[in-house]
Amino acid sequence: MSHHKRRIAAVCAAGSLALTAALAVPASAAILTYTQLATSAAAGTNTRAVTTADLNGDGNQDVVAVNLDGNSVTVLLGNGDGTFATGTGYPVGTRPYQATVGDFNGDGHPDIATADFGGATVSVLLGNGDGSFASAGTLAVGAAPRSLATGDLNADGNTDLVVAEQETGLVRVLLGNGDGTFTTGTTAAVPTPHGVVVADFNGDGSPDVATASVGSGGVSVLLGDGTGGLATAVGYAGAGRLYSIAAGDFNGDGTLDLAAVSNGSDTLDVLLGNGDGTFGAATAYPAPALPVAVSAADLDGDGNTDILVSSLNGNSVTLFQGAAGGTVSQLTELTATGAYDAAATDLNGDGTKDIAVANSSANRVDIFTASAG
Ligand SMILES: [Ca+2]
Ligand SMILES: [Ca+2]
Ligand SMILES: [Ca+2]
Ligand SMILES: [Ca+2]
Repeated sequence: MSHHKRRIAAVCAAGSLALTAALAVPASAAILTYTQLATSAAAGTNTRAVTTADLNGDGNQDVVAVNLDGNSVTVLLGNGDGTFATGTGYPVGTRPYQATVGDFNGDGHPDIATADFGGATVSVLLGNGDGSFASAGTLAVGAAPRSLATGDLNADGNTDLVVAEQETGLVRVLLGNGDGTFTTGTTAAVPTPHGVVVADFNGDGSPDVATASVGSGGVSVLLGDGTGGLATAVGYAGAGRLYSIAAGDFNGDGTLDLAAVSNGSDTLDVLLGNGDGTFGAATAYPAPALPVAVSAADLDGDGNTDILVSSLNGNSVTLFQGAAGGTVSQLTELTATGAYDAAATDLNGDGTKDIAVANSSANRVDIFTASAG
């Protein structure tokens, strides 16, 4: 079947379940319509998070689903049309909350690490390159690791991990040894971190860290020194109960900004970056009830990073877009039952980013394909 016909078939298969929403975007940007595929990908118990990458090197994006109560991740290999082969589950530590993908042993194949909230561990799964994984065991970290992110913090060419530990109030750098093992490096105090993102906020070429506080600590920014060290955290006031944080250039000025979601105030908080590692005060935008995750991607290809907010009680993924000047506006809201996390990537190879949603209430990943016009 031609690629074009596959795409049409996928849309038609959605039938009466199809949920579409046209995006009101500037004339310069592509108009995107999202259609939920009738077929979802089964994952494990209480699917809380999704991350995407091409895990088997076939050019199709794949999904790692994190199953909080399954104590596992489910690897879903993409067929290239928005559907997935039957998932394979891999045990990880107790109550994994989030996963990240990176090449931890330098063999060119993507690997997986999870933050195991209940077990105070980070689990590492090494990719075989064919989409299968072998456990490389777990590393003990501090209590209640909620999230983690990758970066080469000490510039040795080995991918490192930064872990947000809610109960210890630390971010912990795990320095990669290049063989899939890690050595604990710097730890730095931040208030009750729940979400973490690693990116270069001051443009010096060294990865920096930002965290979101599930208490009342707002957003903390820690600049990396390029040797694995982190400067003392600089705090920015924000809403309480921030669960998740993402970085992107929302206003198109070439510097990275931050977005965090609060399920205490049902808001999306946006902090515009000044490019030197400092940020402006948070601006709060309303979000549907109980937003629990935020991610960033340029959905419409206009050069401004867009924002995806997953709202558990809103049963939705809300898409926001930024603009020059820094104002963020809602594009559309996708009905997405049990939404706990969303990731945008091109799942069907048509050049537009589709959206994979962790459906925590149905133990599966729901797929929304985007099409122009
Ligand atoms: Ca693939
Ligand atoms: Ca690898
Ligand atoms: Ca490193
Ligand atoms: Ca930096």
